[in-house]
Amino acid sequence: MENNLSAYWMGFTANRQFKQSPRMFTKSKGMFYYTPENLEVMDSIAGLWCVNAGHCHSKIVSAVQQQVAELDYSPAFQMGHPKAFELANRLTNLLPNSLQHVFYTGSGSESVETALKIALAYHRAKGQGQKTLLIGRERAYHGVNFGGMSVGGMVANRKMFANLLGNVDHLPHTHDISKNAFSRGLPSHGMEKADVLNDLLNLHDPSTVAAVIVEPIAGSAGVLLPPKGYLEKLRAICDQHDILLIFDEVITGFGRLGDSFATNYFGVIPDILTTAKGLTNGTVPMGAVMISDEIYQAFMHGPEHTVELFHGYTFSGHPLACAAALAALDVYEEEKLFQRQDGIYQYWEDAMHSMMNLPFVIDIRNLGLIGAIELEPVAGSPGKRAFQAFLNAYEAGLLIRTTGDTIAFSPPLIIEKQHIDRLVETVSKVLKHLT
Ligand code: PXG
Repeated sequence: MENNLSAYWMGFTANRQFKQSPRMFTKSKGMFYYTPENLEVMDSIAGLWCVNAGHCHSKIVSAVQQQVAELDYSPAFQMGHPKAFELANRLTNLLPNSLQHVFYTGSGSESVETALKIALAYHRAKGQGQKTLLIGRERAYHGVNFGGMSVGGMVANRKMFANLLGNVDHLPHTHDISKNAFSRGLPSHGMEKADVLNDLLNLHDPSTVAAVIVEPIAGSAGVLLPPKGYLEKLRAICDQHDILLIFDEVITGFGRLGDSFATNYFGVIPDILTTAKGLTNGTVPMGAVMISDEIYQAFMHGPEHTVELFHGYTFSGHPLACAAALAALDVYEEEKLFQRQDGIYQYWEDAMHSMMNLPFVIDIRNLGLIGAIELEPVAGSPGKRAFQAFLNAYEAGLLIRTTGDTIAFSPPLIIEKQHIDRLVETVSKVLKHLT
């Protein structure tokens, strides 16, 4: 049978460009992908921010292999299997004490929908059903389902799709390279953008507001870091008005910043925290939402035979995903990947900022094992220059990720200095040849 590439409509992909010159991977190991021709491509983005322990880690592979032969699927509703409970305990042990409960999903998008629905239902369960407004942020990415898209703030992801949720408002984004360009770590300017939350509360009245959702670090919009003090301020304002704070940690979870979660790194604790990606090291699709005990307890009323929350997915807590996640957590712990002690974060920061004088570079940002290079756009063709950099880097054996005119790096957390050197060398070559 002819293998017609057009049969598969690829998401977030330039389908026509791709199908003219496809880029395929058929193998992966550690820091590397391999093409069908066996060309080695170094992975500077951990797949898509998920393969934190590196590709095809033998412990995770064998955990999944064993599990699939033992218990393939177990109903997610009214039935359980032990690994789902074990994993929930392992996850809550990684988090601040208040986050004591875990709701499983199949992806980051589903985690966000779950978080938003629980926030609304929580207020209703407490007898404050008028608290229904959800506040997101410009340039936020909370997945592609209707709730996440609505609180999200990426224009291209929203504008084609009518019927977004109505009862939503947005904070301004915090990205300001006129003041913060080439900051190392968190930017110094912009904390006052959190005060806009007070303006929104004045407009809508706090009694109508259910939750504020933010990514501690916005990834898909091009690595936007929170100004110093910003997250703390959001937390304080939410506390003042009985508004839930949701952290979307789909990319910051599982060691990306040099701590298990951004909540631990920043010392700011949300009421609900969404994860996916690194939870299973990208091996099996899975998401998890961590929820405070106060929220959970608000639902534990009524006759005991009744369902407390009318929400859940067929694949919530899938046995293969739980096996992969448990093995991934073991590996993260054994290899101390959440907090590398070998100076890698400083080496990474220095390497990122060593590229500041390359052509078209207008900003470089970094935190933990995240980096971003923002390029000056081609006039009238936003995104074109970075996309060319992506294609050229791939030709040169390096997988990078671009969004708009920003190149984002989020390598597997096993990255070594020699890989960072190779990344800088390839990116430098690519940028020098850009037009
Ligand atoms: N929230 C956040 C903060 C994310 O970054 C999602 C939700 C949705 O997750 P799912 O599993 O439904 O895709 C994401 C996803 C990139 C990139 O290159 C980022 C994501 C996905 C694909 C690419 O920045 N994040």
